[in-house]
Amino acid sequence: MTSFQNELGECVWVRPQNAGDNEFVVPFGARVIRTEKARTLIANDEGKQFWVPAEDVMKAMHITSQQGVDDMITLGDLQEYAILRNLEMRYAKQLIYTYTGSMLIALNPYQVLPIYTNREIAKYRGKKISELPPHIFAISDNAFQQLKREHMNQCIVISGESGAGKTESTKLILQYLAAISGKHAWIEQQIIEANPILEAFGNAKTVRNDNSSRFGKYIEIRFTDADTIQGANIEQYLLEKSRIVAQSRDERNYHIFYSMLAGLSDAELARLELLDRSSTKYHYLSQGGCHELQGKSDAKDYADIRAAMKVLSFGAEEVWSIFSLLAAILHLGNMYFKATVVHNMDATEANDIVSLQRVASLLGVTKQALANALTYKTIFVHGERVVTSLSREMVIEGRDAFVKSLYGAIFVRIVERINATINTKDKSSKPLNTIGVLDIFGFENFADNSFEQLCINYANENLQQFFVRHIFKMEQAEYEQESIKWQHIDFQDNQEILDLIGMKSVNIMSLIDEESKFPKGTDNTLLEKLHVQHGNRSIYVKPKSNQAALFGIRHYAGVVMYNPNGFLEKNRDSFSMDLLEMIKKSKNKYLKDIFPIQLPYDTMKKQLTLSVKFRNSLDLLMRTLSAAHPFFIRCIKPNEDKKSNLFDRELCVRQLRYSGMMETARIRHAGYPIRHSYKDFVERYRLLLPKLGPTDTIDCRQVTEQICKKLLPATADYQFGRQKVFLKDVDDTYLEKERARIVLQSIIAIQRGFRRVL
Ligand code: AOV
Ligand code: MG
Repeated sequence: MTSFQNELGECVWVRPQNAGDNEFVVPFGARVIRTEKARTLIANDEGKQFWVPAEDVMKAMHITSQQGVDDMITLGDLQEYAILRNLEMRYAKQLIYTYTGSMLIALNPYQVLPIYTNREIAKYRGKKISELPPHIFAISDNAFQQLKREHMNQCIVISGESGAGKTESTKLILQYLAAISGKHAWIEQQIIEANPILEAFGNAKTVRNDNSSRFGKYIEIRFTDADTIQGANIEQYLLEKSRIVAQSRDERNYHIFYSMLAGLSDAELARLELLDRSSTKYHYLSQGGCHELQGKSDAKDYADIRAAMKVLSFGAEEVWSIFSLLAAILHLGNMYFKATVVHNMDATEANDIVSLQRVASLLGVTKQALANALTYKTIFVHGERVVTSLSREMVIEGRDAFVKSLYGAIFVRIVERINATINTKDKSSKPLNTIGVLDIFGFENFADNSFEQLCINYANENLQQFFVRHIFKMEQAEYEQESIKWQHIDFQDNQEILDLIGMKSVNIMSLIDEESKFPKGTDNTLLEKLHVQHGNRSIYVKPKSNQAALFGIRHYAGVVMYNPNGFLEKNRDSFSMDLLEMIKKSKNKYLKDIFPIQLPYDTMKKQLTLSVKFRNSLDLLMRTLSAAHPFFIRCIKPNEDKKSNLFDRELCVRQLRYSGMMETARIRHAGYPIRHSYKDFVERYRLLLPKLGPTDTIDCRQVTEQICKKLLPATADYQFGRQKVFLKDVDDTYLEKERARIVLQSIIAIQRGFRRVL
């Protein structure tokens, strides 16, 4: 047997078979059963035995990967496949939380685990991170302790793809903070109760998640010096508006519509002229063909939402105004329009008198005003007012744009109202420290990516840079603390991508903006300009075929191709000025109130576009985060079927990669990825230097130096810090091999001795 052949029973990494060019199939762990010259019989973790070519057996598995670790930074082999195996092993034991340095990885259990009780809260209170098993409560508590110790703002950045558990994690953190807040007063309940309202108006059933948040949010909780919650503020980002008028297959509109139909009394429904409770009767609620959700009672939700609105002191009139506008939206969706021709021009008749009457009365306008605003368009030609008729298609488009803006304005107002209740600042007091929790959409790459994905991915690029800079700083701090010389770090962040999308001049966002304001601008002219301006950059990807109307960006998490179709319209984020003028004259005070101060026609061009608004709020968020001490939680969805106890390796690898977590590994690898305290090192490798006394009687640092100098090659690169030895991977592997060899020799020696005795 040659020396490189694996010892029987040894745990090894095996290169995957039949992976083809699937980059998400990564090496797996197995145990060697038998070795032959060209092939090896292995048993995988499920005990299944099979032969693999000998060259596919990569290397012995580090002990840490055999046992599993709480903190993956301590993995001897900080590689993607080792991280994956560690998560998989833990998931099988229902250990859903794992650290990677200062980051918490949270796997969605898709089942209720008994780990969020008050007993559990009490257990984690005031403990050090390393004292107890990884938990989201440990992160929450640590943020709180840091806030008190450093008198500094804290932020917890939660990311992950749809359905991974971001919103549930946010709720758990709020639950923890509310529980430990000393006072147990009304404000804590108000903060908790804000959530059912936000979810009703901002969450919907999608194919990925039955309760998918269709907006991002940053919740800041303020603490007094006496450790009690004083108030909170919620910032919301980029509600998905297209859902209000159209849903994809098997998806629903926002929960609130269904709860409202299920929960309002007959009399209330009659007042809103919603004559049918069934959501199937409303066009805006039916396009996904999905109406009821398993395990969800819309009527019960309605009661919860009303109760929550009471807790947050929404007035009865206000609540009624909101439902009236929601009813108006449903009636608008059911409105029938007839195409005609007037003076040889396409025109439209709004002759659905019943719907027209209902909508007009709910919006506080006359039937005629509504019909005109929907079916005509006023433009200015050389300062003169010209009214033109609209085709049926244009009328429907205009109506949908109006409905989207209307719902968007209601949502913004609801968040403002919640803040008015929970963000009560005591004016006399000094500024208080906060813990902020960011629950934001993760990186997205679909078959068809639009303007929303560009915004979302831009936000994620910002967060990625924030994250990478943070872990880089942490690494640097550890080297400094240990007085380690640290030169050859090849550290790159994604500044170039940020510049391309939204930071440097003539970036993609600014080109979109320019084109949105340019009267002749279309999605096609936008694409041409993008290609001309950025076509020869390496991070800008042109489509393979010249015919394809696409542009691509090489994001940190991979290439995403964007379809510019609809970009300009989405960016303008406006609706017809005729409808806006109509609202100005409305008798519905709430409706007038929720639209910002209306500008006269000709200054409308100055209205902020969506990309400007989004960039402004993102800049503010990044400034807030940068001024705080960060914690990171990466949520991972273990399978696409919402099933418990099912770990889809490929899906998880993809998310690990998108999470940017491998940056931690990369930065570690650029320096010294392996660190042991001197005592741990001696305990593990003492048998490489025989005749040593007990560990507590010797100078562990000196012995560590002796072992390294005696065993490692003269060219090896390692350093001795104050408390720890810092090693490169190769040298660690060498030491491990030596150790394994000596262990084996002693086993053989013992067996021989045993035989002799017999
Ligand atoms: P998301 O916020 O990350 O998706 P959610 O937090 O809504 O995902 O989680 C999706 C579902 O997974 C929840 O409705 C729960 O059923 C389940 N779940 C998540 N975390 C836990 C947990 N800790 N314990 C038990 N069940 C859990 V999105 O908002 O779609 O991006 O847009
Ligand atoms: Mg969510």
